[in-house]
Amino acid sequence: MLKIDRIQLREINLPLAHPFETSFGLTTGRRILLIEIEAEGLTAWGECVAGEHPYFSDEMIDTAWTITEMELAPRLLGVEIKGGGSVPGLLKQVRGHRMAKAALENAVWDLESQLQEIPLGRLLGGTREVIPCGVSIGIQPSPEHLMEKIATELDAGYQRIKLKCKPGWDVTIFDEVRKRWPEILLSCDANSAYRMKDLDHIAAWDQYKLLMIEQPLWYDDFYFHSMLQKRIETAICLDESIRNRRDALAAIDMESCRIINIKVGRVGGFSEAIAIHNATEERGIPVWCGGMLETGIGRAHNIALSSLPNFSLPGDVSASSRYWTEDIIELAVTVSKAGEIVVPTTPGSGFVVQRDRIEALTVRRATLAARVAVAV
Ligand code: OSB
Ligand code: MG
Repeated sequence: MLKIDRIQLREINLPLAHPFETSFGLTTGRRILLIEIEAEGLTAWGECVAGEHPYFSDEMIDTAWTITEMELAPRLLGVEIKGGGSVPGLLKQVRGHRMAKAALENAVWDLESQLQEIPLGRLLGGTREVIPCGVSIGIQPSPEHLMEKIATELDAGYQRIKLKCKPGWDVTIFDEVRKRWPEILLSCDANSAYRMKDLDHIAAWDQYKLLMIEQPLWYDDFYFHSMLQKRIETAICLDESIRNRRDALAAIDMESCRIINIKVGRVGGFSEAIAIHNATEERGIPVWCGGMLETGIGRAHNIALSSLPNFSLPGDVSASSRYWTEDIIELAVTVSKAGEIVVPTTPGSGFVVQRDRIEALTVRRATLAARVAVAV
């Protein structure tokens, strides 16, 4: 049992070390909502993965801020909470806003793991000592830039290369990459850039032996993805469409995909991520952990989640230095030459949050405290 005394919201602004371009837009820096909770004399952090604009999903940092301050945080303050697993029940009256909910819930799991003095990954049900890592490479100014980036990441040891793609940045790129690297694990992510008129075009990608094609069609679709999956050999992986366990079950049942990307923010927190993990494991559908350009706080939580057994494919969880010149945790996340991250074995997330650095980066703040009974 734990009781949260205080919840702090902070917005930090952090420039990306390298701009990141997807079919939905270009990101050069991030505005990030961080949550800090205080309970039982301990503090824990959560990171909200909502972007500056609602281009990936319908959430954005400002909606997450408002819903957290007005609706979510007050529901967690001053009440007895068993642990992270009971947070969804406390927040369920509020519909949607999964990324905002996840930041709070994950902070509670983090605090619970500190309280129990066990590693966060173990508390979530993780069994892996190391996790396999891939990279997501954004759309580049030219094919030459892309080839150079891929060479660098393969050299660093990453086990899988994911290429962001869109009409005009697909076949010619796959062709060139496959000619140079015929054997590597290669996948692509369209972030919903294609439509049914592109079916034949996408079917022709089978020759490139991609490990998967991530979210080619609409961000909220299952049906048309199932039609596409019937027409192609390459596995479809759903990201945006999967909001919860029911979605995962529907997608598997309809054969809309053969692989699922689990992002803990997108599904509303560790509880739902674990539920999807368990349901997919039971049905023989492999999963991997997606990324949302997180700071070390969210990254540490992704590492803990990735230690669960059915996270069998390399995730988009990579080194801090690919995103930030200086991370807000110590030590920064590093990846070995074998393309692996070691799962921490110390209590909590296993990383130390740099509060001083966060203070310096903070542009906005709100503090909510539990009402204390005053004796008179
Ligand atoms: O679709 O997986 C995605 C980044 C921002 C929004 C959506 C996506 C991504 C990535 C990058 O692919 C993953 C990462 O390196 O954090
Ligand atoms: Mg994706």
